[in-house]
Amino acid sequence: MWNSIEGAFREELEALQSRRLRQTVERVYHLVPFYREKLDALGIKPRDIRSVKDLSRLPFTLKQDLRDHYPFGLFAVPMEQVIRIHSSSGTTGKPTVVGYTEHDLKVWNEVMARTMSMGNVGPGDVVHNAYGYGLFTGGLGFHYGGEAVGASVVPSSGGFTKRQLLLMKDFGATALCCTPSFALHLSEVAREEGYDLHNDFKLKAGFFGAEPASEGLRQALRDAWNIQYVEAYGLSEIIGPGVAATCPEGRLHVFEDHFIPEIIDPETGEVLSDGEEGELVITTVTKQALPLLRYRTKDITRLYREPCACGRTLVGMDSIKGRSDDMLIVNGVNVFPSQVEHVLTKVEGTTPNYVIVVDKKGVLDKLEVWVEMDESTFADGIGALETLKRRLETEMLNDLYINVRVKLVEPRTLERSMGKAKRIMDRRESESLERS
Ligand code: DLL
Repeated sequence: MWNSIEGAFREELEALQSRRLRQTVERVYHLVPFYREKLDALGIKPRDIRSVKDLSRLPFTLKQDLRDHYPFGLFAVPMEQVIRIHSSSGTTGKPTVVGYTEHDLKVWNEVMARTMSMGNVGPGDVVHNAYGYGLFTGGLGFHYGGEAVGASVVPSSGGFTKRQLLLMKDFGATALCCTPSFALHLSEVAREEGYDLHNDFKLKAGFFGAEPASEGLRQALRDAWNIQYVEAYGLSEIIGPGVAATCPEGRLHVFEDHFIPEIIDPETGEVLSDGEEGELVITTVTKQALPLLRYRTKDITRLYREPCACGRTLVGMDSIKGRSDDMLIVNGVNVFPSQVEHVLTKVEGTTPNYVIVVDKKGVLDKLEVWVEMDESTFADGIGALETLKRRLETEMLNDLYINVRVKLVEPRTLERSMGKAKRIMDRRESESLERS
C-alpha cells in the first residue's frame, strides 16, 4: 500500500470524506457562479451539507455543463494558480478543458503512485509509457506516477510499434502502460517480429486502461506477456487516470478519499444500492482548480464493499462494462461492445480485433461483427471457416440474445489504434439522414 489511508477504518474514511465534502461545497458555492446558481435554485446552502450522507441532495454536473462554460468557466481559482491544462479529444462538439493547480498535480501524483504500487512498481523498475503524451491525460499521468514511486520512466508515447518493442527489450522494461488494444497490437507485432514474449522481455505488470476490456482480453494479455494486469480507470474531468486501480487480488479500488463514487439509475437519477448496476457518478473532494459535484461519467458499473484480502478498505468497483453512449440498442436489446469482445475471446480461432457494424434494413436493425481470424484459422479450408462463423453466431445469440451476422476477415486487416480503439460503426443515422 502506498498510503495508509487506503486501509483506513470506514468511520475514519467517512469522517475525512465528509470534512472534505463540506469544504468543497463551501468553495464552489462562493467561487463558481454556475454552482452557486444551481444550489440557490435548489434552496441549498453550504451549511446544509454536513456529511457524505447528504451527497444525494446535491445537483448533478454533466459534460454539457463543461462545454457550456468552455473553456475555463467552471474553474474555481484564478488563472494565476492554474499551472497545467489538459483536454479531452472531443469527438463530438467542443473539447472539455480541465485545469490543475500545484496542489491538484500533487493529488494526481499521489493517486498515480498508488496505482503504480498496485503492480509493485518502484525504484529499479523501468516503466515503458506508451500512452499518448499531450492533451490526453494518459501520458503525463503515468509519467509522473512512475517518477513518484522512483521508477525509471521511458516516455515513449504512442505509435512506432516496432521501435517500442526494441526499447522495451533493450531497456529491460518491467512495466508497460498503454491501452489494452494497443497492448494486444504490441503482442501481435512482437510475435511477427520473432520475439519470444516471455523470455525476451522482463515485464511483470501492465497498466491498462482508458477503454473497456473484456475479461477474455485481460486474460489474453496476462498470458501473452506473463504479467499482472493492473487496470487503470479515470477520466480527464475528474483528474485523468488515477481514479481507481486494481490491487494484486484483482479488485478495482476507487481512491475515494479524493473521489467519492455513487451509482445511479441513468434514467431517473435515483441513487442505487451497492451491488446494483448503473451509471457511475463522482464528486471530487480535494480538487482546487476544477472541483466537480456529482459528475455523471456515463460509465456503467457496480460498487461493492465486501472486505478485500489486499487489506485496502477502499470501495470495490466492477470493471467498466461500457459507456452508456456506446451502448447499442439493437431491436430493443442492449448490447455493449465488451460483450461482443468477450464472446470472441471464448472462441478459438479469432482475435479480439473487431468492428461492430450496425445498419437498418427496413424497420429492423442489423448487426454485423467483422472479426479478424488468427493466422492458423486463416490457413484452414473454407469448411472450417464456415463452421467457425456459425459457432460465433450461435455463441453471440446465446450471450447477447440477438442475431448477429459474423464476417470473418483476414488477419491484420482491421485498423489498429495507438490509443483508444474505435469499435462501433453505426450506419443507422447516416442512412436515415440520406433518406430524409
Ligand atoms: O482515458 C484517462 C485514462 C488514461 C484512464 C489512461 C486510464 C488510463 P478520458 O480520455 O477523459 O480519460 O476518457 C475517460 O475513458 O469515462 C471511460 O469511458 C473510459 N475509460 C477510462 N478508463 C477505463 C477503464 C482517460 N479502465 C473515459 N475501463 C471514461 C473502461 C475506461 N473504460
